[in-house]
Parts: sequence; structure tokens; C-alpha cells
Amino acid sequence: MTALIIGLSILLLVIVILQISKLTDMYARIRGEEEVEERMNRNQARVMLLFMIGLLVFCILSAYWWKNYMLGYGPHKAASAHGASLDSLFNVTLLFTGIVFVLTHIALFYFAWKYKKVKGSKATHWSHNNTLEIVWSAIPAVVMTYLVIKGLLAWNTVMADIKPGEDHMEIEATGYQFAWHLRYPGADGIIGARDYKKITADNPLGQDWTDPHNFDDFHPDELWLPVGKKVRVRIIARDVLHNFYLPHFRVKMDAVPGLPTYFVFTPEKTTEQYRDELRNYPEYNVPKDPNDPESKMLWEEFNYELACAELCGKSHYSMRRIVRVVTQPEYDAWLAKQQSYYQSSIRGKDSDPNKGKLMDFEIIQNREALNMSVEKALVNTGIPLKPEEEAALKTIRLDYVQFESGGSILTAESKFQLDDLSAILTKYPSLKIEVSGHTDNTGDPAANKVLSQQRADVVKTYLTAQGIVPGRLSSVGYGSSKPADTNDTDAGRQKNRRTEFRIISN
Ligand SMILES: [Cu+2]
Repeated sequence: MTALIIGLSILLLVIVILQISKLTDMYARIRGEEEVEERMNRNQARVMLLFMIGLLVFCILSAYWWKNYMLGYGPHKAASAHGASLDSLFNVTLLFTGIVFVLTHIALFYFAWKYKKVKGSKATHWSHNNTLEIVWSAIPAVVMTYLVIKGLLAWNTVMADIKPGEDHMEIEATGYQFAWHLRYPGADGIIGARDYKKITADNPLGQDWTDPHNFDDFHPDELWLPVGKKVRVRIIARDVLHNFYLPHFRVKMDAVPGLPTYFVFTPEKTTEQYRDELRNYPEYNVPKDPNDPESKMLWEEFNYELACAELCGKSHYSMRRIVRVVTQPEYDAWLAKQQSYYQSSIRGKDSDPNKGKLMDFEIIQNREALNMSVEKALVNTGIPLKPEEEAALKTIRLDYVQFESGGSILTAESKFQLDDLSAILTKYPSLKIEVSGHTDNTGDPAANKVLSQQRADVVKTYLTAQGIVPGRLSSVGYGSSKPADTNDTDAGRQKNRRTEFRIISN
């Protein structure tokens, strides 16, 4: 309906204009062509002047009206260390081009008014003017030189790479149709090697699993950065041209297939600080959802974002990632929660070249787990436990203590856990434990009992050799008499063949 009314109004307007022009035509015929033309010229010249005033006022007012939405103004001052230099460059350029814009528009419309056709007036022919030539060549040349030098200085600061030994963190962003795949280096601080030829469905970045630096790399959904820390982003594209764009930090760099680029910047404002600044502006004190007055305010919902600034395909708009700048403790807490991609998605699968091999990070994880179990068993919470609960708490399984099949020779991998146990016994000098061996129910029960006793004894001997006083250790072989699970399945039997220790006193 609205469209119909608008259509009809436009049609009506066209008819009115046509009628008026017909009318002027008839009027001209009555009053004489020349007089009418002169009057029309005068009127048009005046309208030109009015238009000029309207245009300039509109340009200035609209900029003023939107100032708190524009990057570089109001609450949107740069949130990075280098951002202010780029903003100032933009402002200086805006100042010069603004002056030129206003002056040329004034000249354009003033001349149209001043030199309107008047009866008897004649154009002057001006072939050359040296002064004018010098003025309009020299002024732009000086301004351009200034802008180029200022721009070059800013460019050199902004694009400077990390100096050797400089404190920084490095992350990686890979653009593809249509998302950013982020990678952090993990605890070692080094991003692992990658090769595009290794890209598969379960290895989206082509990480090389023989490079230990890859074992702790993780792929978060959000870009988290600690405030005040210099960040170097490696920027990579997997398919077409993308552009790594962090508008609030004035970071923008092409992601080019086959040509890694980078950007170094230091975020200086946390997300919370940015929100606090937005809070002072009425534009951001409105509900995010205009239809729901109960919804949160715009400033509360603000987040920095990573976007793609290259029109890279039909879902280009969806290449958005939330960026959070937080304090160092908040960052550390977030970091502690991140799971390495290798450990959570590759480890133990067929695509894992280290399948079946005990890795250093696993030894560390197991050591921490064993320490935790002992600490939990030793701490007095004051909560009374049922006897079976207490027994469960004080009995700790040594998953990695394994023996050669059918015998009592420790496998090479068992030693790390026994060394960990010996370290625990050294740490708690009054701790007394019972080491126990268990088997499943296959074979002769008496033979099983003998075997399990031999195995427990081997563990005891190992620990004594490590300097643990024999009086603190007892060893018992329970054979198949204390199953931990069913003996009817392979998995159950596997669980039953085990070495444990029980805390007797401390
Ligand atoms: Cu893109």
C-alpha cells in the first residue's frame, strides 16, 4: 500500500513538473524569450547558492550527529597502542581534504551564481596566469609531502615486527570460507609447524604431529588477549583472499593464500574498560533489542570483534569472532581451561603418529593426577566417610605400572610412575603404604596369587632401591580375589589386572 502511494505521488510530481514546463513555455511565448530566460537564470543561480549552503550544513551536521558512532571519535578512540597514530593521520588528512572540500564547493556554486548569464555580459579570455599555476601546484605539493612523510612515519611504527628477544605472544589466524580458525601456542609459547599438505578433515590447519610444539597448541572459538601484552598475529588464508580486521584496534591486514602476513599490536583497553566508556554516551544507553525494553543496554553487550574485511564470498559476513581483552589473571584462568587440539582430537587415533607411545605431557599429567589423588586421600575434610568410601579414597591405582606378559618384569614405561610414587613417599616421610597386585580370574587361582605377590614384591623392591625405608612398605598379592570389575568381559578383565597401593597411615 505504502509503495503504491509513493509511486502515485512520484507520478503526480512528474505530471506537475511537465505542466509547469509547458506553462513556462506558453509564458515565454507571451512575454518574449529573452526576458524569461534571464529571470530563470537569476532564479537558478539563487537556488544554487541555497543548495550549497544546505549541502555544507548537512555534511557538517550529519558528521556531528554520528560522531559517537565513528571510529576515532567519542567513545571509539583506538584501543591499541599504535591506533592513536593512525587516527591522527586520518584526522590530519580529513582536515586538509575537508578544507579543499568546503572551498571547492563554495567556489563551484558561487561561480555559478556570479557568472550567470546576464544580458550584454561577455566571457573574458584568460590564456595563462603564472601566479595561479604556482599557487595551485605548490600548495597541494607541500600538503602531499607532509601527508606522505607523516604516513610513512606512522607506517614504519605500525608495521614494525618483533625485535629479537622482545617480550610478546604469538597467535595464528587462518581465514577460510567462511570463518577464522584461531590457534594459540599453548604452554610452550611456540606455535607448532604446519604444512598445507597435511590438511585433512581432522587436521584443519595441517599441523605436523611429529613436532612437539604442536602437542599443546589449542584452537579457541574466541580471541582472548591479555591487556598490555604485545601480540603478533600470523595471518594465513587457506582458500581465497581474506582480511584480518580488528576495527577497534586499527588492525587490518590481508590474509593471502600462500603468503603468510603478520600484524603486531598491543591492546590497551580491556573489554570492560571499553564498555565503561560507552556507558557515558546516551547512544549506548538504549536496550540492545528495541522491542524488548528489558534487554541489556548496548554498552553492556558490547564486544570487540574480529571480522573479515575482504568480500570473499556469499557468507563473508559470517567470518566474525568475538575478541575479549582481559586482565592477566583472567587470561591465565581462561588459558588453564583450554584443551590442546592434539590431546583432545588426535591423540590415540589412527592419524596420530605417536599412537601407543607414552608422551612426555602424559607423564606430567599422570604425575599431577597421582599427586592429587594422594593429597585428596591425606587431607582431613572433617566430613565423616563410610568405611567403603574411605577405602576407595585411600586406594590408588597405578595405571602405568605394567609387567611383561605372564611374568613379573616391569615394562620400561612403568618406571616413570614408580619414580613418581617414590617422590611422593619422600615428600611425605611418615606415609606407610601397602602395595598390592591383582589378576583377573583366568587361569589357576593359586598361580594367580603367586604371580600377583611376585609383582607386588617387585614394586616394593624398586621403591626400596630408590631409598624408601622397607618398613614403610608392605606388599600383598591378592590374585583374583579382589576384582575391581566384572571378569566376563575383556574390558572388565583388563581393569582387574592391576597394581595399586593403599595408604595405611601417615
Ligand atoms: Cu573472508
